[in-house]
Amino acid sequence: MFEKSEKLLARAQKTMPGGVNSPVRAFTSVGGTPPFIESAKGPYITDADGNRYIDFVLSWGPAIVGHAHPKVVAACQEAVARGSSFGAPTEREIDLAEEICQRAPGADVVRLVCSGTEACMTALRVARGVTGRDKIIKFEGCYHGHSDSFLIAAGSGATTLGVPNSPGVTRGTAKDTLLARFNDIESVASLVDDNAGEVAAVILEPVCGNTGCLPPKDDFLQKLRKLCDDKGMLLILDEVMTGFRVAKGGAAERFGVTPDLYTFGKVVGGGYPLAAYAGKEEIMRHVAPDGPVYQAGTLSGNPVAVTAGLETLKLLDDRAYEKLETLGQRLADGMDSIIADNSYPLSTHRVGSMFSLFFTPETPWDHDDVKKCDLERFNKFFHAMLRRGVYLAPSQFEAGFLSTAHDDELIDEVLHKAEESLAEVF
Ligand code: KE4
Repeated sequence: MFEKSEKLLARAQKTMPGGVNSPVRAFTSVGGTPPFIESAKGPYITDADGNRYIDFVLSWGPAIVGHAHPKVVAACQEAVARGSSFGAPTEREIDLAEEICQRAPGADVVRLVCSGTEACMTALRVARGVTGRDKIIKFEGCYHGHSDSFLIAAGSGATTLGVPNSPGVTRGTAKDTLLARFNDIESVASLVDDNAGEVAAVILEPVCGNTGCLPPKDDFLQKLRKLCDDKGMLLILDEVMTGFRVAKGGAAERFGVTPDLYTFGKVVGGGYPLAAYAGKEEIMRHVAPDGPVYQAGTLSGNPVAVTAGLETLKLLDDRAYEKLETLGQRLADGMDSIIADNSYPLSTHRVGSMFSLFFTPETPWDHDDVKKCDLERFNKFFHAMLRRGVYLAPSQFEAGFLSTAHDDELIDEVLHKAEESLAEVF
């Protein structure tokens, strides 16, 4: 089934760490050989051995209108024929910036960059520049890209200060990152009290997607908003994954909370290297050349990537979001029925077209809860589904995604395959 991919992996490992350009692609946590993908269309991806899969990774979110959507392809072909990069302003960047501001509540000004990492790294710099404070609060299990301030593990309980969780991150950097527990406002309040007047910002994924899909509980986001207002901290919503996916205006619209700063990625670039940070006028005017907070990029606002992003957002109209919502509901209801009918020790979360099946019977609400999952069974399920032509995220600590190219028939087919696969696992 994977002969060519096995050969390609052996060759790739000679010249690239793990044979991949992003660690999760190596299937380290689930084991086995990662299929080397040759093409994709709509809800499907096809690997080097000709195996076709129903795709629920969608390039980790960007392919929300399906792979190689004809309108996106045509627009990008036309754009690339006019030159791929100018290093100069273009009208299309204005169009995309205006579209983002029109959609995201409270976004007045946008800066386009090339990756979610770059967007999140810079949003922190802006928050520190605006407030003059050094410390930030993030949440265990939330991922904001690989810049140093975010590669931090929970320090010993007593210190509450972060410690590096990657070699190469200095203790000097780590000390300014504090870690709280998602959905636990008290864990945030106590950090703020212990570091009075020193915290520049609180950053979080409004719906976690990097410890499985975990929604905010009750009015957690609203309480965070109030705490930030009370303590002079900026609230940064990292909507790289949720932005323009869970609603037209992202999680901010869906949950009714307006941040001071946003980060966007994935969907906003339609599968091309494009991301953004955005926020209120009075904050974003601190960014160079309007203000002193520096950030720059050779390929920022790249005209081809901007074209892909614009075409993708154009396709994401109200009907598209209604379809994503009903497909997500169908999948979640179907999975919940399978779990109930068989009394499986499993639970699920879904927000719009993001979802996760957790291999723990207690519904998780934070990273520690997800760490209780039975990873051995998850891995068996993952491979049973892969053999049946269903491509899930290769980790319990990731989320799955739907696109407008998926339909009821595909969802029902996947539910049937999930029932078969779970029968193998339990
Ligand atoms: P990138 O630098 O990978 O474009 O974005 C970083 C990032 C920031 N914020 C959130 C909420 C994210 O989910 C991400 C990246 N997500 C991962 C998937 N969990 C990308 C996949 C990968 O690392 O290969």
